[in-house]
Amino acid sequence: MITANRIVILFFVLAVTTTAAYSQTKAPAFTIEGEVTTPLTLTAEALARFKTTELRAKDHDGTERTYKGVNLATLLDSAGVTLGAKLRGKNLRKYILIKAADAYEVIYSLPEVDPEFTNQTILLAYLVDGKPLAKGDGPFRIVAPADKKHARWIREVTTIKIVSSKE
Ligand SMILES: Nc1nc2c(c(=O)[nH]1)N[C@H]1C(S)=C(S)[C@@H](COP(=O)(O)O)O[C@H]1N2
Ligand SMILES: [Mo]
Repeated sequence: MITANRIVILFFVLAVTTTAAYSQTKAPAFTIEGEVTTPLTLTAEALARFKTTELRAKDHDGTERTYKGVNLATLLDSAGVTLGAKLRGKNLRKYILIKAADAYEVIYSLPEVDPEFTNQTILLAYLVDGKPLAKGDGPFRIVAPADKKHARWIREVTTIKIVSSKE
């Protein structure tokens, strides 16, 4: 027998499950694509499961902050980008094109991130001083402390694409 109580419970279950499904599809993510063996779509939750790195760096306004994220090299490695022993010959023509929600774009070269080439860390950050990045800055931002200018600290990262130069 369908009682009023059962209908109330049914609606409640429906509301909870659709809300859960909705919030799952709504979790902001960025993609790693292009010349990769394993394209990835990553949320902040997924990022936190990688080996994370914290570093202190000066903001554009000169304030020192603690950024937490994942080394870009670690992410590219898990997508199967040609780093390490494979970063030679024609693979040196590949570059990292990073795109943002506001259509801003920057590039890095593979040797700029590969730990066999460089000691610098280029971080895909998702926390600043322990908190998620502010709207307009995040949820994902590149932090590149070795750059003297902040122009490549690209905010609101949506896509990291490995491109091979055809020139
Ligand atoms: N998505 C996006 N990221 C961006 C920019 C931009 O226009 N769009 N400007 C860059 C430039 S030129 C600078 S100087 C810094 C400024 O950092 P701030 O926003 O933390 O002050 O962001 C960089 N990242
Ligand atoms: Mo800038």
